[in-house]
Amino acid sequence: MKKDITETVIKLLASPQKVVIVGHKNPDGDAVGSCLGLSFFLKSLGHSPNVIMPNDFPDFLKWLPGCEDIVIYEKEVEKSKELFEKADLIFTLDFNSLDRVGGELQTILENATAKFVMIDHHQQPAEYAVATYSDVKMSSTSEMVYHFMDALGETSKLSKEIAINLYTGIMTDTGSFRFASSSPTTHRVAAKLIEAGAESAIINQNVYDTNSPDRMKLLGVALNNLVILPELHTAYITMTQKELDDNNFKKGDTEGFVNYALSVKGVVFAIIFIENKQESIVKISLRSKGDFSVNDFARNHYSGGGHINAAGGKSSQDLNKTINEFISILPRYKNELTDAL
Ligand SMILES: [Mn+2]
Repeated sequence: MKKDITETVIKLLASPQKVVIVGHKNPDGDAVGSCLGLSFFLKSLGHSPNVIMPNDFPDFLKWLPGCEDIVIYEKEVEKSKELFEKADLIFTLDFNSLDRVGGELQTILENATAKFVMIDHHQQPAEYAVATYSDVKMSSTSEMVYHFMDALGETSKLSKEIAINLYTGIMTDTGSFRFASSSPTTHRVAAKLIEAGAESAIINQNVYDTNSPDRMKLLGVALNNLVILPELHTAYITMTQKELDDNNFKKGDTEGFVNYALSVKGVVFAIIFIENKQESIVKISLRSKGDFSVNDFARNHYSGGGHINAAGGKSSQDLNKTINEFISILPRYKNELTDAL
């Protein structure tokens, strides 16, 4: 964290503050872990923090220390508004622009009189905070919360609760330390968190060993539908509404399925097409390795976007037409796909 930002933060926190900590819409492990970790830290310094999430967070995070106190804006609008009105400071974590909270909450944030502090690792941070701690090279916002504590000279405040939350955030945002964003420093921070009481094996179990039998059956269907196009270094999965219905599909059940397609040797581009009859769309998730930009692909063909190696989008054509179109445009990318690695 830069010196001038550290100084600004130290001034902001010089006396006890009422703080609201906000994560992004559809909060993931890093959003929840970093917000809760920071909340425990600010409490240990004598402040009064509250964590607000725009909407509910996944069940696999519902064991994190402090998670029972998270205010879900969608469910508790009045309480949230009151907390924002009373707040001296608003920390926004793990997002780069206020539209990432979505809906009415965005307006509340835009009109808030409290001072903002941003901690985030996404590209192109918007300028709404008096202190913006942004670093796109960081593995996760949770790692940044540790560096934030360090910059304030307060790592002695690292408790088991903080350690578990931050470790979970780092672990989930790095795909268990697999992605290129896991630096030597990330591992050093993780080691400190383990020393402070984050038990890696238990955290892994709590987060990853939570599959329902229905989800495993659905994964079986997905893998059975996997198509590999070796000459195009591409693999895709299709899921019809009927297949989802037959396996008692619940929101989140297909999360991560696309990664199985990407794990096939030689594949650099993986994509999953999921029929959604209710919304009359096909939901699409895209993943890649190396230089092949699924952000561009999703923008060009599926009115979506994301990051270079992970993106999402949708098609308003039916599933068959969507697949046929995909197969017809894919050969145009042959060179890019071949040279990706
Ligand atoms: Mn993150």
